[in-house]
This record gives sequence, structure tokens and C-alpha cells, in this order.
Amino acid sequence: MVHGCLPRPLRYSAVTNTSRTASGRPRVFSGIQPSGSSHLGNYLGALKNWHLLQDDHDAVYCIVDLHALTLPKEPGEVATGTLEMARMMLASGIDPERSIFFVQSHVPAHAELGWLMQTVTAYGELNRMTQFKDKSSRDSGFVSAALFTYPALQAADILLYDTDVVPVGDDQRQHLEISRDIAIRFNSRYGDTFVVPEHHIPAAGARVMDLQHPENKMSKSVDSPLGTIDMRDTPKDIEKKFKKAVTDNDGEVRFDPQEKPGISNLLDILAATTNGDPAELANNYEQYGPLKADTAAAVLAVVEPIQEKLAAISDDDLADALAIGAGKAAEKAEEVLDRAYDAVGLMRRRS
Ligand code: AQP
Repeated sequence: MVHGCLPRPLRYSAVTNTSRTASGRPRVFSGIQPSGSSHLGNYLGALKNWHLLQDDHDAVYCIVDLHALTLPKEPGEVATGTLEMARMMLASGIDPERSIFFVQSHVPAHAELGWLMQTVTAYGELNRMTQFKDKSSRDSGFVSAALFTYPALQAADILLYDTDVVPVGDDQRQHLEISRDIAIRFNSRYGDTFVVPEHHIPAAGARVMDLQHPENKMSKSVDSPLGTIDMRDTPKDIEKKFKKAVTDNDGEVRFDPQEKPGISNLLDILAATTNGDPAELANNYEQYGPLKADTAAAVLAVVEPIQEKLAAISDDDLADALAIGAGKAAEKAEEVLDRAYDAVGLMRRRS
């Protein structure tokens, strides 16, 4: 398809695209890295919403295994992580019958468009990415060029599906902004080609902080066993981690992320797991102990059913679902990749 055949204008629209999804509903796309186990932040900031958004969106969810390679990995480690993440996604409620559910490297259009996106991404804007600064400074060893250019591939992931809405945690705000800038730049240089996406960041649970270092976000790639709630942790471990969560000395329960990061993190987690409001929930507590106990119980009520489902999903079922998903994703992605190549004006191979 050439871009001249597309309905216009695409540039700032989260609405015009709905006429181009088969269902007429807005398209939602998001991805998650298969590096390490998923944690409570991944669930509350992303997976929980992915599950909910399936009801009224045309949903595309991807395990971004190529992104996982931006930090050094042992051979085979990403494959194992991919199956584990796929299992976690299904157990968290992603339904392959209702959503396109697939692995990034199974759809080569991602890497291809990723290259095109690099050609319209400025070195200076990549240099401003806080995640690159943060991750490259953590390890004194090898820093890959891919870690630096990661946002261009992420833009490709999103733009390949004519995405209207990208549900992510707050840490991805800057990356989504650069994806929008890249799309707008491409559209203005080559003509309307991509839908410019909006982000969707949850009201509570958007930035779950490390329980031991509440000034840092909970993260897969940081080694903080007591500060991270792994979605596979036992109930005993979850209770222990909340009991030991770092707070402060003033003894007042109040939602104030600047002055009281530890207590505010607990309130935010409680709000996200009970669909409440963190500032209002603070009024129910006079002491830290009961807040910690209730937060642990609310987290357990979310995590335990997911753990039961995890055990019931076979590797075969996963591989089948991912193969079907990759077929559906490739069909959509190739159409958009063709549109982008046509827009740029490369000589195309005769078919
Ligand atoms: N702490 C968090 N709170 C809320 N949402 C979060 N997300 C990640 N951490 C939190 C959201 O989870 C989705 C998948 O992100 P990811 O695969 O990049 O996961 P990660 O845990 O951020 O992975 P890494 O490798 O450990 O990265 P860093 O080192 O940056 O933390 C995204 O929607 C993300 O917003």
C-alpha cells in the first residue's frame, strides 16, 4: 500500500485510526522485556491494564526479546525468559483469542522498521534519554550501541501497528514522547505515514518503588531481592518484604511521595491493588504496621490467583498461541512497513 492511499490526516489523530482497525475500536499496543522475572511494578504499571484494555480496544501485546539483548545475556537466557514472560502474560489475563500476543523477533518487520526509525532519530535526542544514562552508568563493563538506539526500535514496535494508545508505567513516559517525535518527524519529512500514539499511564501503580530504596523504581535489572516483589514470590516472602519495607521516623501516615517516599509507595500499591485512592486510604491508618499488613494482604489477593494460573499453562499451549499471534502481527506489521518504505521512496523489488 502506498501512503497516498491512506485516509488523512493521520498526524495527530488518536481517533481517525479507529476506522482502520477491523473492529473499529482504537488500537492498543505495548511490550515487555523477557529479562528476569516480572515484578509487582510490571503487573500494576502494565500487565493489569493490558488485561483491562482488551475489553474495548483492538489489542496487540509483544514480548520484546530484541530489547532484552541491549544488556549482555547468556546464550539461551532470553529464550527461557520469553517463555516465562509469555506464561506470566497469559496468567495475568492476556487472552490470545482477543489480543494479538507474540514475540518481537518472530516478526522481522520490527528490526527492519527499527533501522528506518534510526535514520529519523537524532543523536542528541537519544543522548537525553534518562534510561540510557541510568543503565549505562550501572555497569562498568560493556555498554552496547543497541542500548543507546533502543528508543528507535521501540518507536518501530509501536508505529508498526498504527497504535492509538500505549499503556505503560510512568518510567516509559520519555520513551513514548520520543516515539511520538519520531513519528511526527517521519510524517513531516515523507508524508503522513504513521499514527501518532498517546500514552496511557495508570492513576495508581504507575511507578512502583523499590521497598528498600523507595527513591528508586522497582526494576528487573537491579539486584534488590528484599526491595522487589517478584510475581512468583511465596506468600511468606511477600509478607516478610512488606514487613521490612523502609519507611521513616515521623510516624504519620500521609501520601507525600517527596517527603515520605516509603509510606507513599505502600499507599500507592494498596490503591492500585484495591482500586482506591492513595491520599484517601491514608486516612484509614494511624500506624505503619497495619498499613504494611493490609498492603501485603492486598498484594497477595492479586498475586495468588495469578500464581495458580501460571502452573496450569503448558509450554505447548504457549508456543501455539505465540505462533498464531506472530502470524497475525506479521500481516499488520508488513503492511505498515511497506507503507514506510514507499513513503521513503526506496526502489522496491519486483514481485
Ligand atoms: N516499577 C514499575 N512501576 C510501574 N510500572 C513499571 N514498569 C516497569 N517497572 C515498573 C512497566 O512495565 C512494563 C515493562 O517494562 P520493562 O520490560 O522495561 O520492565 P523493567 O522492569 O523496567 O525492566 P528493566 O530491564 O529492569 O528496566 P529498568 O532497568 O529500566 O527498570 C513497562 O510498561 C514499564 O513502564
